[in-house]
Amino acid sequence: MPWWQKVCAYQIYPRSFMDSNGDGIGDIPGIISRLDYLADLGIGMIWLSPVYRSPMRDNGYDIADYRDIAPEFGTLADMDRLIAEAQARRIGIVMDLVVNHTSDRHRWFEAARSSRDAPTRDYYIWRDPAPGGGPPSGIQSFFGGPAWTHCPETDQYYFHLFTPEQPDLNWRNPRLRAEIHDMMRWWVARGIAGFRMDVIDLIGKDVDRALIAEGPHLWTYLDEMHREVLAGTDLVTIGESWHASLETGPRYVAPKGLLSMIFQFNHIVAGWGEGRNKWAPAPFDPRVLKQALFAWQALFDEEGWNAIFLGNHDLPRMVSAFGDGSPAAAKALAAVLLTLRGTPFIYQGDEIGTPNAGFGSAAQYRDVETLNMLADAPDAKSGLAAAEVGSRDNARTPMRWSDKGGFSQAPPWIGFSAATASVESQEADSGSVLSFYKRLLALRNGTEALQTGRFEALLDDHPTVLAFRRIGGGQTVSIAVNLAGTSAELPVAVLSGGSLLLNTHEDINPQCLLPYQAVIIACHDC
Ligand code: ISL
Ligand code: CA
Repeated sequence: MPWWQKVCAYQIYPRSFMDSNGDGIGDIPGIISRLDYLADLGIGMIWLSPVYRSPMRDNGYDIADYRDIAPEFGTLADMDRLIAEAQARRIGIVMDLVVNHTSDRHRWFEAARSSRDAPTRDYYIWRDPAPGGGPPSGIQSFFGGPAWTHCPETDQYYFHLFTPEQPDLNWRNPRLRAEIHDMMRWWVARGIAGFRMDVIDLIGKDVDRALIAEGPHLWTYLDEMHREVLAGTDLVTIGESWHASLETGPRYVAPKGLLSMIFQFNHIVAGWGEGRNKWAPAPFDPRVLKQALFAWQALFDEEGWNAIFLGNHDLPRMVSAFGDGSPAAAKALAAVLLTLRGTPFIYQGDEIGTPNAGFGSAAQYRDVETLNMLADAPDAKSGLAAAEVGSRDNARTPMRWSDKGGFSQAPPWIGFSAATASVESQEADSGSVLSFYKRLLALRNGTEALQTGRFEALLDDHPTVLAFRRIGGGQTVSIAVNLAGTSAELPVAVLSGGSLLLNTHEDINPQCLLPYQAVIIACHDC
């Protein structure tokens, strides 16, 4: 089994994790100062959201130099120290590979925009204005507005799926691809453990035919990247694909595909309901979440591997989206996250049950996507309501390390989420969300069935309970989790015939789970 199938991963959003120098912005020395906390939690891999040099139009997902660190986050020497210090604790650092686009301040783009003859002109996607003027086509960007921006210097439009400050790279250019491979090898040589590949499903696009996601060239580019950089290494690769489906999923993931696993969003989007509108999602229905999760469990049961997550820096907090924001709901969701088959990704702050930001005022939002939405909203009240449920800033609030905050000496760049007990106080409380995470991680890290065992669904039809077995290493483990604030009846068979491994509550009634109760048993006779 590869190392990345056994470990639990943790995502760090550097801007909001830990500030070491009192400027209100989290940084790499801050992360280093908290590595012992992460080691103690029991994680074996960190996915680090981007720390490269960047104008921070999209908080680092707009990279100006792939081989340098943003000054507000530290230096390359800090980064090397982070890699080494993490390694010393048996934690691998996974870098965010953002190569669908660069910043418009990348030197490739600065040269490209200035002249049609620039050597890097073709690293980007340029088209003439439509006959009669205006953008070459009607393709829209994900953050609102046209995906084409006009450059007066050369009277052509360039293509960007995100903000105009994030021009898309032209992957059809072999020299560009070679530059990317070279950059990847440069990071590998620094000792990183792998890459999380930002919107990797978009790199094979054909803009002239309006084929964007999972475009015609995607699989050849992944194939080439594998040959050039990844083959023969034990690097972990996690592709982000909002468009992967049950049909296309296996094409990404080994053994049929070339990545270790993907972040796919079927379980997230299913919860948004009919309108697929993240700003106005349907009320949470545990059955919808279960069906999507279990379908992917079944897909990669024999071959292939899942990345398991319920939240990240682009999504509302898991305890708010899939629960009622309470510590009880946070524990129940943790039990799901850490027992499914796949590598679990804990998003920073979820281990202390951080809920949505709950800012209550539009002025506190910072994210470019939210600001665009607010500007277009029919009125201020509905705009704010949308932000409160759907904004990416919900997940970008600072870590609450101590009761006084503990994130920074200065006012943080973005406000805290309301109502979370701090790391410090939760460490002192054996009944806290954090203490439950530690027990759960210890259990998973010491139980082969939970790491690499087969998945078998139980109770497909139950309206609020997720129940399943994991089978491996000569052991069967049963898990039952009630994702509702009301009790749930249970067929006796699910939780009998075994010995208790973990329980969120004091008691067990094999015929009934309490609100948000999660129970894990080792089967002898089940
Ligand atoms: O967050 C989204 C839905 O609200 C998506 O549109 C999001 O932008 C998409 O998931 C891609 O995300 C990744 O690439 C973006 C960056 O802004 C995100 O933070 C990143 O995770 C562009 O690099
Ligand atoms: Ca700082």
